[in-house]
Amino acid sequence: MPGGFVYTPAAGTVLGYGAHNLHVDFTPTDTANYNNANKDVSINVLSALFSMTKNFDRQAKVGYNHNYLIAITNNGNAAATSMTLSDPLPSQVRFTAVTTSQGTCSYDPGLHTVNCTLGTLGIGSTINIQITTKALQTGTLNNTATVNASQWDPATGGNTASVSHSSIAEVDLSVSKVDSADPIFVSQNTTYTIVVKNYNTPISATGVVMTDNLPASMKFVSATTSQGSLITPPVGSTGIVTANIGTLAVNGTATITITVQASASGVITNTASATANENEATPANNSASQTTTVNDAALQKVLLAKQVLTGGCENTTGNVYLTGPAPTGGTTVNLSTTSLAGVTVPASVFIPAGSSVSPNFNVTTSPVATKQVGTVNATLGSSTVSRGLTINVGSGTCPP
Ligand SMILES: [Ca+2]
Ligand SMILES: [Ca+2]
Repeated sequence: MPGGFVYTPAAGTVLGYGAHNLHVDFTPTDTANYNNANKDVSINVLSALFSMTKNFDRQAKVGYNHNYLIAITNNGNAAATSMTLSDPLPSQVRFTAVTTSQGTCSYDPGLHTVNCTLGTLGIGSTINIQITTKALQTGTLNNTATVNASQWDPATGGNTASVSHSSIAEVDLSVSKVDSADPIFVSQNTTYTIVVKNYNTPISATGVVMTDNLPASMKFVSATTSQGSLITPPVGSTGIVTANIGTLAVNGTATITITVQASASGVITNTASATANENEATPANNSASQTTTVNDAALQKVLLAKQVLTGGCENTTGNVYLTGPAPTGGTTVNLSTTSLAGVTVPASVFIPAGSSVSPNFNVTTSPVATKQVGTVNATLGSSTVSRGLTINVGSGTCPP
């Protein structure tokens, strides 16, 4: 019978996942003798409907493993059979391992891709896959996994999951510092020995630089480095010592020595620190300090060659001792006597720089009427040291 059909939805419509009503109206050409007709049909389109998530579990760092975590859940109304997964890995990583909660996974080195045969995934069930990779380079890591199954409906999507994250290079430099000698006196040298280590890292550290800003009272004398080059202040001045160390291999060390001369007393702190081109995992150990006790040379004692003299007959000599070497410019120590009539000493004695003992000074006597018992004194600042001296009565000439 001639007539027209009208379909709802329209003929040729691809039905998506779930329940649908199909309706058709028939209109005959000869409406005088025939009636219109219509019909409804309900159908349920079955499909596996995936929800996929993909994440990474930690910052990607060159030389370290990180994990990609993939979860596939079937939210559809039909089990998915013959499921497969394909995950081409980012070019900057090396495959380490893969595990799956069902089925099997393997790595194809030629395609740098993880492939999985996962079997059947029931309605509402989930498969978890963990892919472990090691970053070899810095950069942006883009990774997309794709799953397929016999019942997958392309119209519903949901069969891919992507993640994009960055890979960084990270090292852990450490710095240690010792000094020798300690304590020292003003004008003496101490040598700092600084060790920079590429510590506890899987990759070389590059562009390593050590800097040491010398204390104001520590004058530069000399420096050495086991590798690279040095930039130093002029000898006798202060400033920054820089060691351009370059590359330190894993657990590699560079040793720098810096010799300085103390120009003032005190407890002097000096700090060295190091940096590299790479990110630093533990900044706290990138610097190290060392304190050095610098003492002023103090009066120690005054000694006399003889401590009993006959007045006008005998003379002697004395020496002043310091606890350490006299500083740059030397030290002048004042001399005097107490209760010693007829005894003469110089007003002072000069101790040259670097020496801790004065040259001999003369103690001369003249005749005395009564026995003299007193001291020869040496004074530096507020400090005085003394040595006893007795002058016996003499005629002014020595007995034969
Ligand atoms: Ca560090
Ligand atoms: Ca020290």
